Amino acid sequence: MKFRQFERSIIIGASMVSVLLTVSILGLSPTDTMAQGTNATNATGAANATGAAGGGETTVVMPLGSSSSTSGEGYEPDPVTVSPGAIVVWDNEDNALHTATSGNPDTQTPDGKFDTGYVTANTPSKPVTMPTEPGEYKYYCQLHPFLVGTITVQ
Ligand SMILES: [Cu+2]
Repeated sequence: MKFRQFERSIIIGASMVSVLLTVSILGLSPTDTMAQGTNATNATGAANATGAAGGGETTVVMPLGSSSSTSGEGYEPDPVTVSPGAIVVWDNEDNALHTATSGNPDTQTPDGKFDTGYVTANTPSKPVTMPTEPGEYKYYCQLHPFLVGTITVQ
């Protein structure tokens, strides 16, 4: 009887160890793989200095003064290269409302690929998911159509 209990506790102990091992292996490897994949993709994108550091999230700044057509300020950096389905945040450092709306800047026609909506002054936009299909996506500010940028998905 005593021997049986001892034997059972060894078996329970051993199976708990294997469960813990399995959990730690499953818990670590997908994240590591994803992080490595994202960094590798970003490393190949020439103009994507911000994306590499953030583990997949890229920030584009709407600089102070960019609501003025004569300031020479615009989306920064531009153009930006991201992975398919990447997250981009537009950080509005200006004292005016802005948007980053994909579409045709010349006709000011949104194409529905992505849109920050109105981004309040001195506030970052919500995270915006980029298209999964590779290509060059032009975007502009609906309030200041002279503000034009390009997101390259590759
Ligand atoms: Cu604007």
